[in-house]
Amino acid sequence: MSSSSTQQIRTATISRKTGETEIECTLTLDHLPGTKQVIDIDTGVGFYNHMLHALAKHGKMSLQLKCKGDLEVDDHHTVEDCAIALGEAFKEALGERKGIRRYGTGFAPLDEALARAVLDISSRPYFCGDLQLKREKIGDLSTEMIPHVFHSFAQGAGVTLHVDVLRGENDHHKSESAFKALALAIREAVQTDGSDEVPSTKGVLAV
Ligand SMILES: [Mn+2]
Repeated sequence: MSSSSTQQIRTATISRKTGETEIECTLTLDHLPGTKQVIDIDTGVGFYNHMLHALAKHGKMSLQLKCKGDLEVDDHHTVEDCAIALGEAFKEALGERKGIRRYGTGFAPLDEALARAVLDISSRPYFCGDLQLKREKIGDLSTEMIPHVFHSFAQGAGVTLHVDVLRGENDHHKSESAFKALALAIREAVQTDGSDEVPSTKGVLAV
């Protein structure tokens, strides 16, 4: 399937069930010409759905994500486990990572807010960044969970990720610009040049 005449569609489905959450996540990185993105997200947390929708849309990905979580406790397990599942699907969809750009950078403004995301598909899971969020919650999502989403995604995906909000006033805008910046970074990093080269001096990126 990796010949230049046949485009390989990178996709993966992760099913994840614990005592706290039950998740089904299908992520697709590539689309054949003429086919549309499919985005269908129901985490049970409205603002989180909105952020993941923006991530998929601007990352040119298809994402179907359903979660039944213990929202009667709070949003923590649901938000964290969805981010881990999304990261695991991203990692599996990438496969051997042949010919990928590996590094990606995204800057996304939303009115007064501006965020930067820098991604290395490295197999070195790490997140750091400062989102400058001030409110306790945005809708029904705890703002402390938003950096935790990036952390959990980085762990699940095995990527190094830096996301910073460079300026902004409105927490909805700051958060949304951060997810959109990550989307743009992903779009760049997963691009392939059709070669069989794995872009690492170690000769291997998938672990
Ligand atoms: Mn919005």
